[in-house]
Amino acid sequence: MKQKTASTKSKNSHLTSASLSAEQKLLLYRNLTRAMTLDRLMVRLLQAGSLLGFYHDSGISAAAGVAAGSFLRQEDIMFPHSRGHGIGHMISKGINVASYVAEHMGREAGCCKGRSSYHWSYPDDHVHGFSGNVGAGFGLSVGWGLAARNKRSGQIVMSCSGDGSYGNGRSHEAMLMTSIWKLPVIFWCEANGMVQHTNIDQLFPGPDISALAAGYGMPSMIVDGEDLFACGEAALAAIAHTRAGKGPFFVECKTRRAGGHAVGLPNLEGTALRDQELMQEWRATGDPLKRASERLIAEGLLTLAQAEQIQADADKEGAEMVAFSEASPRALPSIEELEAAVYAD
Ligand SMILES: Cc1ncc(C[n+]2csc(CCOP(=O)(O)OP(=O)(O)O)c2C)c(N)n1
Ligand SMILES: [Mg+2]
Repeated sequence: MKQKTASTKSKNSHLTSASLSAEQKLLLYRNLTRAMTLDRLMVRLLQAGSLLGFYHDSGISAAAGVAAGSFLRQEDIMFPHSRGHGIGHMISKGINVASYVAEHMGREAGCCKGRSSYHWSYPDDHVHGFSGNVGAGFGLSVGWGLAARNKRSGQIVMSCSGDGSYGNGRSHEAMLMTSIWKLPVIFWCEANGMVQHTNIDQLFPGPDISALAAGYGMPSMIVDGEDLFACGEAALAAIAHTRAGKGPFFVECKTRRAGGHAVGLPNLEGTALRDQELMQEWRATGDPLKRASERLIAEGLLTLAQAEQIQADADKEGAEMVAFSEASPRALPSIEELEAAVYAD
C-alpha cells in the first residue's frame, strides 16, 4: 500500500503567494512553538490519566493549522480541524484556550463546564462548534459565510478539515453553494494522507483533494503543509481573495501523519499498511518547527537565544493552563442536570 509523503514543492494553480514580512514570519514561528508545546502537553496529560476522553495529536502536521489561524481577525469565523483538537488553530487566532484544557480535564472551569468532552464551542471568539461528526463544519461554514455576506460584516470563514472529510457529501454541497453565491469561505484542507486507519488512496481517486475545487469554479493552491511559511503565504493569499468578495478559495496543505489516529491507538503495527521505519524517520526528520527555526536563523531573523526564550514562554503558558485547570473542581453534574441537557421538556 502506497503511503503519502508531504510534497516538497508548492503547486499554485491560480494565484502566486503573497510574501511574508519578518514580523509575520516571527508570529508564525511563535504560534507554532506554542501549538507544538501544547500538543505535547496534551499527550502527556492523556498518558498521565488527566484527560477525559481521547486526544488526536497533531505531531509533525501542526504548521498548517497555525497558518490557518495566524492572520485572521478576531471577528472572523473559524472551524478548526480536529487534529490537535484545533488547539494550534485557536491559539493562533488569539483565543485563550486555558478553559479548553480545563474542558478536556473535566473541570468546572472548562469552556463547557467540563461536560462536553469533544463537543464544545467558543462563540464569543467565533468558533461555532466542534463535532465528532467529520465534515459537520461544511454546512455551518456556508451558513456563516452567507450571513457575513448578507450583513456585509467583512468577516470571512476559515473552514479547516482533513482530507478524509471530503468523502462527506456535505463538502460538495458547501463548495457548490459558496461558489455560486460567492461566499467568503476558505476551504483549508490539511491533507495528511490518512483517514482514521485508512490510507487516502483507498478512498479518493487522485493525488490532490484540491482538484475538486476546479469542478466548482474555485481557485486553489497546493502547499507543502510542513513548511510553516509556505502555509502562511497560502493563508494570506486565500484571506485576501475571500475578503475582497471574490468567493471561496481552496488551500490543500500536504502533510503526513507519523503516529496513530489518536494517542494510545496502534499505528497499524504489524500490518503492511504503515511502514513503521518510515514513520520513525518522519518523526526524526519532519519537525516543522526545526525547519522554520533553521530558516529564520539563516535569514538573520532569529537567534538561538530568542528561540529558547520563545520556547520558555510556551512552556510557561502550558504550565499556567494546567494550573488553572487543576485549581478548578472536577465537574460532577447530577443525573437531573445531564438529563435536562439531553431531553427537551
Ligand atoms: C461522519 C463520520 N464518519 C466517520 C467518522 C469516524 N472518523 C473519525 S476521525 C475520521 C478520519 C477523518 O479523516 P481526516 O478528516 O482526514 O482527519 P485526520 O484524522 O486525518 O486528521 C473518521 C473517518 C466520524 N467521526 N464521522
Ligand atoms: Mg486525514
